[in-house]
Amino acid sequence: MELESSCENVENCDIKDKNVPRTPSRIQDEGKAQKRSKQNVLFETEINVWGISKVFAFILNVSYWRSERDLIKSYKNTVEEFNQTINSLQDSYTDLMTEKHQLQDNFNSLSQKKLELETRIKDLTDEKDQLQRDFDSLNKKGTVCFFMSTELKSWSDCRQYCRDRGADLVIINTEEKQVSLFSERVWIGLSDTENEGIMKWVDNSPLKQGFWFKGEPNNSNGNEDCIELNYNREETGWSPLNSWNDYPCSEKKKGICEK
Ligand code: 2F8
Ligand code: CA
Repeated sequence: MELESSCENVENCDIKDKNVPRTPSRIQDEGKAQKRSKQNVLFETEINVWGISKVFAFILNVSYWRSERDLIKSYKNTVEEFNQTINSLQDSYTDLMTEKHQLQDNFNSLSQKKLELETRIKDLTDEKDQLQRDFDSLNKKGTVCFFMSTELKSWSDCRQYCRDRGADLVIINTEEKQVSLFSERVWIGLSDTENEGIMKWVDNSPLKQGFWFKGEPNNSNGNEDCIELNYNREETGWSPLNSWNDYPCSEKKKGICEK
């Protein structure tokens, strides 16, 4: 027992028992002791390895938990950011849909206006084409121009005045023309100079419709062969469609020329 307690390891045994004589039983004991000592060393080494491995395992666990915790935290942040992004996208989508509806309304309104304008353009184009046709038709007939002599002249001198300007005294063959020329007392292109009572226009065409003043033509004093327009005696009911009078051709008046 003393040996066991004093020889916990081989080196100590060697030092303490240096002067003790080495008998066979002692050698045997020392062998046993050395064997036990080696077993103890192995046992302690195993314990140490086991402990160190446990510590390493613990450290590994801790770092694993920490990385897990960081991962979860990071995941939570990512989820939060993702939710914020979704909310933001949802708001943007709602705004865009509202804008889209407004644009659709504007588009519909503009389409309607476009249709109306196209219809209006078509109407105006038709009207323009009709006016162009009327204009061309009038051009074929020739442009009509009226003008009045500036001085008072006899019927013949007035006619000459017109002819000097490429025109002649006016021929009135419609109510519209009669009404439109209604102004002052002037010579027109009608006379019965050649044959009394047979009225002729300056182009030698016969009179078909006259716009005479009441009681005219009367060839007063037997020498009224030229016709004036707008003879006016208010007390006898003068009017635009009843205003012609035969009058002495030598009397001086203005005349209406037609070109
Ligand atoms: O001066 C000629 C003119 O004289 C009269 O009018 C003022 C005659 N009217 C009547 O007799 C009703 C005109 O016929 C005539 O031309
Ligand atoms: Ca007369």
